[in-house]
This record gives sequence, structure tokens and C-alpha cells, in this order.
Amino acid sequence: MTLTPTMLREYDREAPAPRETETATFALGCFWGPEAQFGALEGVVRTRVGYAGGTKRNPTYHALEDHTEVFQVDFDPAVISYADLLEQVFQSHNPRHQSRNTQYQNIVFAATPGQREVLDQFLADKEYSDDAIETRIEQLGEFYLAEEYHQKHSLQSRPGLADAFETADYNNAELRESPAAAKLNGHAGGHTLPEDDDLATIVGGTSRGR
Ligand code: MHO
Repeated sequence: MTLTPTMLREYDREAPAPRETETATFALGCFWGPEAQFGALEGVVRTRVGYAGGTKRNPTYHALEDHTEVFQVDFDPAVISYADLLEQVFQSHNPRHQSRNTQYQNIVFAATPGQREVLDQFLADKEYSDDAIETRIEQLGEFYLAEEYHQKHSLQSRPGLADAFETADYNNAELRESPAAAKLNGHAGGHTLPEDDDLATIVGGTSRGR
């Protein structure tokens, strides 16, 4: 089976609306990888990459200054929790190591008092005190979207998949915010999609080299 425009548009229409999802922001090195990894998770509906953690106004990839590459996930709290995401984040990096390069540092951002509460409990349970870990724990300030060529990078690097969105007339913003694109970006990055996901049945279980 191939990906048709109808299939993509329908998948996106049936996904939980933005008002039904919560947003979490993390930094785990070059943002291309984790955007794909987290986009493949069941309950993660939308993803995007950007810059945060610094003070410079309107940073860009080539003028980042004190900002860090970050990725955002809009998740359906009925399916996956912020605590589940924290588990994944801490399985995906070594909290006792930190990059010297601000661009690629590991940061967990809390965006709301609710997230902060869950985060503090998580850190206490794991005995990840300030002294024990190098990962930066911060309140989310301004988030700046990254350039379009950084969004869904794995997907955009796979002509076979990217073409399907072009045929369906997705513009840059639609591609960035597309739930189908989040999943297919995960697939393109080599991650397994949830078994009962409609797109998994089309693209198959694994992806590399196909
Ligand atoms: N320029 C590096 C890292 C990109 S990442 C968005 C590369 O091509 O792998 O920082």
C-alpha cells in the first residue's frame, strides 16, 4: 500500500486536536534525532524543533548564542504522561554527563506548575539531586521555532515519504504540525511505530534501508 493524500489528511483530521494535548519541551543534543524518536511514541501527537534555554531574542541556527537545540512534543495525556516522557528522556541520555557546547546540552524544561511537580517528584524518586546530575532542569522560557529545513528532518531526507506530503499539498507549517508527519518522521528515523497505528500497517514495522 502507498501513502495517499486522503490517508494523510484523514489521519491528521482524526488525531486529537491541539486543545486536547499538553506540550513538553526537552533538549537531548542535535534535535533531529529525538524529534524522530519521541514522534514515534504512542500518545505523542505532534512534534516540532526549536531553540530555547537562552536569553538572545529570535535566535537562528547560525546565530544561536546562548540557546540550545530543543524538541517539543504535544502528547495526549490520556495515552502517555509527562512522567512517562521523563522516563524516556532519562533513558535516552546520561544525566551524569553534559556537553560543553550549549547548542547540544541536555535540558529538561517544566512549562507549568503541574509539570514542575511531576518533575520534582521524578527527580527525588531517582535520587537525581542537583549535585548528582549534570542535566539542566529549568523553567521553560521563550521557545523559538527552528527553520523549516530542520523540522521533521528524517522525513524530509526520505524522498519517498516527503513526496507523499507534497502530493497532498502540505505547506511547511502543515507538515511541521502534522500528526502523520510526526509518526512517519519517527519511522524514517528508524523507530518502530505503535502496532495499532494506521500508518504502521502501511509503512511496516521497521524502516532503515527501505
Ligand atoms: N550539522 C550537524 C548537526 C546538525 S544538528 C541540527 C550535522 O549535519 O549532523 O545540530
